[in-house]
Amino acid sequence: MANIIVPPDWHIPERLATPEWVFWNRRHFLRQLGFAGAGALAVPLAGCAKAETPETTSKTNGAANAATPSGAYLAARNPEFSPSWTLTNEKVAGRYNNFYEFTLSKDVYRYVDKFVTAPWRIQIGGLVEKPMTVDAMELVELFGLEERVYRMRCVEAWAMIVPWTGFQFSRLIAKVAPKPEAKFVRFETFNRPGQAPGMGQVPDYPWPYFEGLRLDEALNPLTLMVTGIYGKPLPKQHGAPIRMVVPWKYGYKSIKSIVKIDFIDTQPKTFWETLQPNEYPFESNVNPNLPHPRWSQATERMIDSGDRVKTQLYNGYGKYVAPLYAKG
Ligand SMILES: Nc1nc2c(c(=O)[nH]1)N[C@H]1C(S)=C(S)[C@@H](COP(=O)(O)O)O[C@H]1N2
Ligand SMILES: [Mo]
Repeated sequence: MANIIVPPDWHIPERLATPEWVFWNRRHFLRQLGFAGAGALAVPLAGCAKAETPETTSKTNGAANAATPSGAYLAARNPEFSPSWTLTNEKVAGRYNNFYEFTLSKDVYRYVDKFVTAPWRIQIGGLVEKPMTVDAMELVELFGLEERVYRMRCVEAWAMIVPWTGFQFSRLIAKVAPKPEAKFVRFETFNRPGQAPGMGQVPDYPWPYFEGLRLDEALNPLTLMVTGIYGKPLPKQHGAPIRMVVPWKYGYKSIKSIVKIDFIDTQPKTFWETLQPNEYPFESNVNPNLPHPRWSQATERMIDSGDRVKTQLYNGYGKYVAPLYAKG
């Protein structure tokens, strides 16, 4: 008798015991009641999901919270942004990240366990007619999702090609209705040293991470608010549950895990600009002819194959964005 160990209820692999749609609908239902992410409920469920699907990258690499409705990720690929490029290997992309809140090294996925990504309130305000505070998943319900294959270029001269799932940021801008005085958008990341060990390792950095765009850059059809990658909710190391992707600019402009968006009338400072203004200026468009003060930007290394390829002006997106920077 003493040898028979009865596992607690929650230990039964729920996804095996329950048809997929019942499982996800229940999540959806609980989420609507406001339970998602509540400690007692979320911890065992997250533990189960992890144990059952060891092969799924989004689970092993720091799973997105189980409260996200999976149905939302059956997003159609937008043919306009689906070039026939070879995608970067998903696992490599999920294990080579920049997210200084967690660590200064690339193995961010090892440090994200304590990070709670649901519920996730986002405050949108400043110079707008209709400010709002919403959960990241409400935005998904409001705007729906599409998939786009984009190139991503880090200022450190590495690059990847990944399918993001999200919605065009201009749609959110339209919803909150900026006042005529609004000329810039400022974004801010969460401030939770207890969940993000990197914040304590470099306490002198001007946390929380903040970024900005001109309003016309934010309105550009390429500018994407992203909640998924490779057809799944964003793993934590990629900026769960919601981030920006601005593909013609260096990667640090694509701020992760956003909690606040403000429409303002003057150009905001940014995190990296505050630390090194001559190395990381506000604009930061990808440009092979403008070297970083400490290294060339002429070529870049694909993170999975190691191939070295030529860097392209505006990361190859000149067709969409060159007019934004035409002088005179
Ligand atoms: N909040 C926050 N956002 C961030 C960063 C960060 O450290 N903190 N790093 C940036 C940098 S330098 C890059 S290159 C991209 C990397 O995105 P990825 O890890 O999903 O490839 O995220 C950007 N967004
Ligand atoms: Mo970067």
